Amino acid sequence: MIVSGTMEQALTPTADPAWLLRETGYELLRESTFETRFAISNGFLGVRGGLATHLGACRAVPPRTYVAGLFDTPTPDSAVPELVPAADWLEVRILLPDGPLMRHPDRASRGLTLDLKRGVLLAESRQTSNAPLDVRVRSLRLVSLDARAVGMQMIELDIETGVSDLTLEATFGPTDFELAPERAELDLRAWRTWRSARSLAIAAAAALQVDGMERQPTERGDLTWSWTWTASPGQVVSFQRIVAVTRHHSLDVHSGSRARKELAAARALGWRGLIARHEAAWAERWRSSDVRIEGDTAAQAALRFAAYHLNGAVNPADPHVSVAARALTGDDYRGHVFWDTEIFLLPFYSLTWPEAARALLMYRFRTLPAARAKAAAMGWRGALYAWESADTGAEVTPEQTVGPDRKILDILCGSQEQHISADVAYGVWQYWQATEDEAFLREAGAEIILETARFWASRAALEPDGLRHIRTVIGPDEYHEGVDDNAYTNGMARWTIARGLEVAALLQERWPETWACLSQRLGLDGPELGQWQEAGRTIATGFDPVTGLFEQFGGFSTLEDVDLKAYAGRSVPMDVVLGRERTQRTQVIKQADVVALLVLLPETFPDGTGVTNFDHYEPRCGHGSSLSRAMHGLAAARLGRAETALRYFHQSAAIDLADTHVAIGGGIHIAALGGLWLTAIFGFAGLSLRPDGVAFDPHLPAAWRSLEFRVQWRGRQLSVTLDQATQGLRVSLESGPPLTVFVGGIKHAVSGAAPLRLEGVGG
Ligand code: IFM
Repeated sequence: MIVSGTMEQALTPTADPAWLLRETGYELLRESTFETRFAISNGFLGVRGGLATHLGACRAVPPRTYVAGLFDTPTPDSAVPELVPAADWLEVRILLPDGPLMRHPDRASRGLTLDLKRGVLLAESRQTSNAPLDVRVRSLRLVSLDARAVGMQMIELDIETGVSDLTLEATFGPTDFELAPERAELDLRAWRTWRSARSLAIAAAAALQVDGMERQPTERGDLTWSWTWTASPGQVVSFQRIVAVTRHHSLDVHSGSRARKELAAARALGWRGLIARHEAAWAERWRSSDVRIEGDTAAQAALRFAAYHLNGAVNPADPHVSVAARALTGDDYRGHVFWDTEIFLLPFYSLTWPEAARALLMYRFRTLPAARAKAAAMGWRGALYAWESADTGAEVTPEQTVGPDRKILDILCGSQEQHISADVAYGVWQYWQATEDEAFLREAGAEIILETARFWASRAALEPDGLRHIRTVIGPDEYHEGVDDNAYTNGMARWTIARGLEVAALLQERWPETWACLSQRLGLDGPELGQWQEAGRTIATGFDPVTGLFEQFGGFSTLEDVDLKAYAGRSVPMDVVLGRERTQRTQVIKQADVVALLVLLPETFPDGTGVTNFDHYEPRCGHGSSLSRAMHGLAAARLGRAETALRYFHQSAAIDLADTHVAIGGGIHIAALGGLWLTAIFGFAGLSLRPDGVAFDPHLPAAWRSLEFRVQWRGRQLSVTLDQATQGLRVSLESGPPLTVFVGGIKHAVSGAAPLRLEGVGG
């Protein structure tokens, strides 16, 4: 950590290459990929990672700084809000008297280094030797994990040869047309969104030193600075800019004052102090969430990259926002929140950063009124969450899109992909299992579970066959629309109703006054709970005791069975290969569906039928979603098929790290990254949360010599190590009261003084 360090130290990456992601050279066509992969984020600000234009690179897409929660609709008649990018606060031009310095960049010298440990992006570039000045340009940027409103940029120019006047202009890029200017002053600018009435303010300060001597700007404007001096060999020029960004949920005439306050606090720390605090915050995150693997360098790199983006995606202090499908790293999906958060990300936060998990669930609590309104508008009771959610929680899934054949397609997910309402309840329950956060359960979590249970009890209609059916839905497999009794949806609905009844009983028993208030406010009485009991028992499951299979939905098994092996090597998804209509008539699945149910609710698969279902559905899956391979990897690992799981693990990692999936210019695939962590911890280590302790069922892949990680459980910090050579498991309690750890069904008492050490359990 740099406390009183030099600029040189700040610009020098962490020595251990296992913490670094590096890219050298420059290809315009791949620039947007790098911009995504090298993004920095702190859960409030997200900045894409391309080289600034002045450093000698053209941009494939405009620069992007995202501010969490800054949504607006692009046109007055649009119902689909999107994240509005803020002004580019990193814009710098370095000019010779006759034009840009980096007119002739030496492409090979261009390097980007994402220092995962420090949470900073470092860049460097040089001129070619035929330029008037030979200059080495290095830069650093960060968005503070300690003070989330704050961003910082540093640039150092080392003049190697040549003498010339040089100008450095630090400006702000233009804002998107969706932001209307409100104020422009020397140190501050403020804007508002046109329709959603949000305020944005940016306060900034900048400084430049030549050989350590501060220079006053030659010109100064609103948030712009310009310095001109004569550059000569051996000169070292340092530039620093600090910004503070604030967002307000309503138009606020004072919106600049908080930005100014945040800026003043950051300037008081100085850039050294700012970096020191930022790095200390990252060190704390890594202490809780680093996963170490010996024997598989690629897996190690993938897990660090995943944890870096997961830690940077969330803001534990802001319950108004959640993590979008591309986090704060790209335009795809417009900043909207999906089931990705509760199913693929939340376990990471619940077990390594409970405060962050709580904030994400409080976002769902804050959007409960919108979920109630959606259910009511569709004729049901309780809460139906939006399939795509933005700031208010209203349904914001676009109704149409352009298909691969350029035809306009209707998108039915907003009305039919209803499993989201069980996924949110699942997230609440898992957080409760992991933390026993009573205040959260009583104030927010119980109400979410009760209202989603109520939704499912009203949604599943009793029919003449004596069963309740959930008709006309889309399951996780979005290739099939308007289906009846999707196994995932129905299974999760039954589970949600059961949890609703459990929560009701828990409140009645432990906090009767909370139950009295809540049940009265919700109008929930004994007869309704009785109806839930009946509904939970009678919702169709699609399970066939003869084959041991859950039918993915009513009639799925009668569809054309396509041999996907015949399409191995294809470079486009199966619905593009076969066409949308034909795909709908086949058993080709877009992503884990029954397999996802197996992962989330393994207890609903009796007597080894988990394997039966995995073996049946895996060959039918075309992995047309970036979420799919992670879920299959997790399922395979939990079934003890470590090598299959490892194959999926590496394929999932490749989505954002190896350009093998779709282009990633639209942002990182945060759910796939969450899935990597899940596969390691819930899969290979076989962690399960039980009401009475934690359980492990380890299955390490052969190449992994060891796996080491930390998790928090109900106020305890545990350190866990798996060892391949001895098939060993070690669980140490680093803080908190003793607990029970289950391995192979056997109970072990673990305390601070008595860690658990077992051998021969990892097969
Ligand atoms: O939530 C997913 C969905 O399951 C498949 N399409 C992309 C969404 C966002 O990641």
